[in-house]
Amino acid sequence: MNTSKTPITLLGLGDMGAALGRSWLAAGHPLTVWNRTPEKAGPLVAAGARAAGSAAEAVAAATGPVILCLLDDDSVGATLDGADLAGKDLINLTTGTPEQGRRRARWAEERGARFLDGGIMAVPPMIGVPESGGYILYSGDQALFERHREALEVPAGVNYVGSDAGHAALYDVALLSAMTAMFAGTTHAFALVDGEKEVDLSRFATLLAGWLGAMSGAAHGMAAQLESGDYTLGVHSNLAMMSAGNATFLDTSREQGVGPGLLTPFMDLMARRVAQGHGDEGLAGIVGLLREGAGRA
Ligand code: FVH
Repeated sequence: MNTSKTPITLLGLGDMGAALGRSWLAAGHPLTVWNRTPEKAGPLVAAGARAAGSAAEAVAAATGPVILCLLDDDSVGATLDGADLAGKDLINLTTGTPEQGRRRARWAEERGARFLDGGIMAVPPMIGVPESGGYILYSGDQALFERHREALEVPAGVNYVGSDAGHAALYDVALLSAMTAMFAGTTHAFALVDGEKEVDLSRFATLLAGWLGAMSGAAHGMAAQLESGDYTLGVHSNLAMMSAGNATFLDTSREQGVGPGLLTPFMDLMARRVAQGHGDEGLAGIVGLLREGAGRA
């Protein structure tokens, strides 16, 4: 084993933790692992990792970063309960909320540890595959990020988003929220065409993926509008036009016998902004409505 590489301690060997572990082993990093269900360590141990008897023992022996990849913030607390964290470098890749990230950073500091929070923008098969486009967001202690940057770059690209420990989670959840809405739209689109004679679903999927890619640049237009405070900046498809077009979408849903429920909350917000006299704006106008609490359950 190449001992010049940073030794990694990895707590949590679910689908994602195991993928992270395999990537570090493949890159020649000494790896110590622990998992609540010890059997899951088997494949990594067979590939050269050392299994620790407990999380506390793994942390005590750690001379490099201690990486956490667990189900949720509660499992992080349960795993580290009783471990001596003084002087340790904790890097938490468990998905959580921004506030959980900040609280966990304070919690770690109170115990004498350095702390970096992360958000994984990849699924397990993308880990250790640079061309997959997967990356991991980091926020919190920048010196800690720089110290372990080389090791952190092994599983996926890295993207440090600032010293606020909550921001990796904030970016993570914001990006995943956009993905959720994209999946909702994709589901509605397939519901419209599925079962229709002479519709080739594979061909439709190619058209759909290309269209979503072509429209994704709208994010830059929204950012420019929000930064300038001028929600009409560069608008070529304004809310009044889009809102009027929504009637056709709803009529088509009705003709196809498809419930419009995945679309209507967004359409209602568009109509509301137009009714407020802002039909000349782009979608940035809806951001303002949401931040005022519109659509709150
Ligand atoms: N898998 C994915 O596609 C996504 C991609 C984006 C990032 N997420 C987040 O990564 C975290 C881990 O996800 P995972 O895929 O590894 O999840 P599981 O396979 O379900 O493994 C969960 C591990 O957590 C352990 N665990 C659960 N509860 C506890 C607890 N109370 N104390 C200690 N460990 C706990 C579990 O242990 P075991 O069930 O094997 O004993 C697994 O090691 C996650 O935040 C995703 O949101 C993945």
